[in-house]
Amino acid sequence: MEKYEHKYGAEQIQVLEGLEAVRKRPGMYIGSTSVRGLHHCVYEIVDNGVDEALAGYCTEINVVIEPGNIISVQDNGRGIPVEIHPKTKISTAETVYTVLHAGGKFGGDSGYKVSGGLHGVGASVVNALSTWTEVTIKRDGCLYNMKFEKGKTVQKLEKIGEAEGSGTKVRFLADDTIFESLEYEYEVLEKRFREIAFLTKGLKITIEDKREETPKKAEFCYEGGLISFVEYLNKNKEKLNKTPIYVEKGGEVPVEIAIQYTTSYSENIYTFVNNINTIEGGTHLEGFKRSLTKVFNDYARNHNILKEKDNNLQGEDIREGITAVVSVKVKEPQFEGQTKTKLGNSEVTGVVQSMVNESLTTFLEENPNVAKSILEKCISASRAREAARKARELVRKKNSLETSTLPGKLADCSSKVADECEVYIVEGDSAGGSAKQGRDRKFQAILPLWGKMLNVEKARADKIYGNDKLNPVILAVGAGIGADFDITKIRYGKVIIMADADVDGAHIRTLLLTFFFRYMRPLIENGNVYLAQPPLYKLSKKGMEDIYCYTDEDLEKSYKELEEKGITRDQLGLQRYKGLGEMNPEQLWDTTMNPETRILVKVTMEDAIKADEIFTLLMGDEVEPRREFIQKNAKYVKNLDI
Ligand code: 2B7
Repeated sequence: MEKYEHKYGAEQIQVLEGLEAVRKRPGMYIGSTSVRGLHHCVYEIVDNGVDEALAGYCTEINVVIEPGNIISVQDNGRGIPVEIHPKTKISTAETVYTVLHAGGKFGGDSGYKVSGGLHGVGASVVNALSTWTEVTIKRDGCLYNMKFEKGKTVQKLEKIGEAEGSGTKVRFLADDTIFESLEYEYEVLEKRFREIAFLTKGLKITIEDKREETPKKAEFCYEGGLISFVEYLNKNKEKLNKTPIYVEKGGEVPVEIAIQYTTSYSENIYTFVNNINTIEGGTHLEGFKRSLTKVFNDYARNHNILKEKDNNLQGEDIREGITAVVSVKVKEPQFEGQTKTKLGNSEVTGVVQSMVNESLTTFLEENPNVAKSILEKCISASRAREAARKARELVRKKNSLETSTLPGKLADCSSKVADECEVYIVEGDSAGGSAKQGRDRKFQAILPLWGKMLNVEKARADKIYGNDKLNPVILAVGAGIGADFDITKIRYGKVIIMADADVDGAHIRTLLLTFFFRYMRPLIENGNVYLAQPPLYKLSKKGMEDIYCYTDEDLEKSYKELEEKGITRDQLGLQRYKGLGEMNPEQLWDTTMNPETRILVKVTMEDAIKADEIFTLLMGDEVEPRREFIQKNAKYVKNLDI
């Protein structure tokens, strides 16, 4: 690289220092260097195309994963400007890709940056973290390109021919000395691009994976925007209002909301700020909820659906069965919370609230039938809540009469310091037995569960309290459920689900996760729920310590490593564990329970949302999608079930 260095003036040296900083501490710019960070790079580049679409100049973005994990992104926008930038004295295009500039407003009147990401510095960050980058621009009838290596210019922008139309194309190979892996996950990218397409009405996004012999591809374009989004989320559910309610308002803080009620009991509100999913909610969600509660109560009073003697409906009654997407655009978003996905800007609450107050009131007045059917459901939810309260009091009374409030099956630990304690929820009696014998009883408690669980999808809180499978879980965790859930009361810092790696295990995992997601959500948000990872295989040989393998890849890796030591496959004994029950207490401790050696996977909100989706599909009323899902996933199920 030395030979370029003499060209640099003071400004350019600063540029290099900037990009060096990115390479030194990549996590600061893209979150992490795991696959998550890797995917983030793709989003940063795509976001620039989305901004061009939001500015009204781009209608299509094409993403390709090329063989060798090269990413190619192309748009049909105006093309990044090519003229010399007055500040940097190099082309604007090169500036965009090499200057770590905050606020990114290189392109003149491109308006403010509204889509997510790093505010226009994304391109230079991705460039800095790539082995090479190539940018091709079509603009004013000409074709230009430029090339970079590890963020440094190796070919300045030059005209290479004529061109029709306009647009930008970027190809890059992420740097394998920076990222843990370069293996993009097609499904992850596909999901995000579908989401972006829903959030950007009319924008067409295609994705193609050309790494395998049979390429995968998908195309997303939704003229309905958020309406299509909500319809997509509810596709397997029975609807109360046929077409989603849609409200929209421009201005300083543009807001867009779509709502559709279903006959289910769950509440699914997805919120976005500048196209970023705010999983932890925040001020926009707060404003939306407040308004929803007020508008429906006011309507019910004014139309005598709630009588004078009746109490107001509570927020949770009004949100039962709701599916909604709230999307706001904020110029300087403040992100807070554990995962920086909670909107903090206080001014947004009022904006959303007054906008929804106005437009939802009008909507209900104009659609009395929809209003009536939603309110009927709210009222029955409020009755169920009342019944649940009574059931709960009954349980409490009953419990206070008994000597212990802990479930009989629970083998509790001796420590009472929640932070250091963990409870294993174990499927099946025999596995439960081994776990009880194998555990460290000082801090590990065991709660065996067996048989099929209650179908949470079809049950309301009043049924859940009386349920003999779920009640032990509620009592063991010790913090109540639903609106009463109090995270400060949890009896264990870690709640660990330990189930077999087969279909039944997957079923129980999905069920428990769905239950936690719907009734003890803070437990997941706070990072208290884990999945134990029992091994799938054991390799053994006389005189050698047993080797446990947790995945098929693990097994292959171990075989290879042993081969290098001169041990061939046929010299090794291979045991495949069909279930936890096959392991003796000592093995279970060594492989799955010993904090020094075990693998625990923390359940994220995304995992829980996925479980909830799968659950809805498997348990919901609609038969056809369930059949489809099982067929589509049959191959995975078979793998698990050998
Ligand atoms: C802040 C930077 C990143 N930019 C422009 C104009 C168009 C444009 C871009 C882009 C991803 C991969 C193919 C503005 C904005 C730079 O300034 S970036 N299109 N597409 C893109 O990166 N796609 C622009 C004003 C007038 N003419 C062009």
